[in-house]
Amino acid sequence: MYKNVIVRKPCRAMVGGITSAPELGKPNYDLALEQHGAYIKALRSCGVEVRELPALEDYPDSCFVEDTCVLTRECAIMDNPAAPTRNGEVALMEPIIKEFYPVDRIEHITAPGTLEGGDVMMVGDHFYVGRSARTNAEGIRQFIEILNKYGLEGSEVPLEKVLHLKTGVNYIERNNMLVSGEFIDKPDFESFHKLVIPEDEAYAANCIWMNDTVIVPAGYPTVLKTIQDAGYKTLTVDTSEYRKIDGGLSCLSLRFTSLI
Ligand code: CIR
Repeated sequence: MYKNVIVRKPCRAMVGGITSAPELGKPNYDLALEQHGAYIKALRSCGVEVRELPALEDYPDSCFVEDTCVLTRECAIMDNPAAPTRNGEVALMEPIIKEFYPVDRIEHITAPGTLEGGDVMMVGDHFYVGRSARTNAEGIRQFIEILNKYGLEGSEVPLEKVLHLKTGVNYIERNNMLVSGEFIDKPDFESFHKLVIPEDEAYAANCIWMNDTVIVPAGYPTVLKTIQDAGYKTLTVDTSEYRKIDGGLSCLSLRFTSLI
């Protein structure tokens, strides 16, 4: 169960956030704000305390707080994002993390290692890490070394197509894994019960488990039904404006339990 969530209000500059899908158009800022509000409301209804950070106009993608650090039950690991326009977000997040983790349990990924939290998927005490355009071999090596120091484990998953690992695969507890595209047949996830996401709803592979409710992006009926049929309570939140800049539900929050 998670007790805490951190989110950051999207800034106006988000309309110029990094995107691989310019054909979807630019986000509508007012609608993005409204969707962010609904997201926070959904999280709160799952029984967590939500800390809302102010918008950072200098960092267009800063609402995607998930990429700045990885928060585990033992330690916090500050990331080193490869995207140059995003790297400075980490230093601005660290003082906040210090309110939730003792300083001697805050670790760092450092150059030449790069790592973004969207590439990290937690399954109990094991962390799968996507090797992507944003997360490199040295970043993964450092990350696993830190995990091991705290009695946790990690393994690398090479990515071929998606931006981040969790763009295409997400664990929703109870041994259930949402898998799409390149992840459907990956040997890494063989031992899980796979809920296969159809190609035309691939974006909805990025759902979040929040204390036994699964939050699903609005507009993906097959995925919603698959998750409900697996026995979960669900909530839907529209993330259409974040999708335009490659963001999904998980990217918009850090979900954890404070150690302080
Ligand atoms: C980026 O390219 O960094 C942002 N436009 C999207 C980040 C999505 N974050 C995530 O998957 N964790």
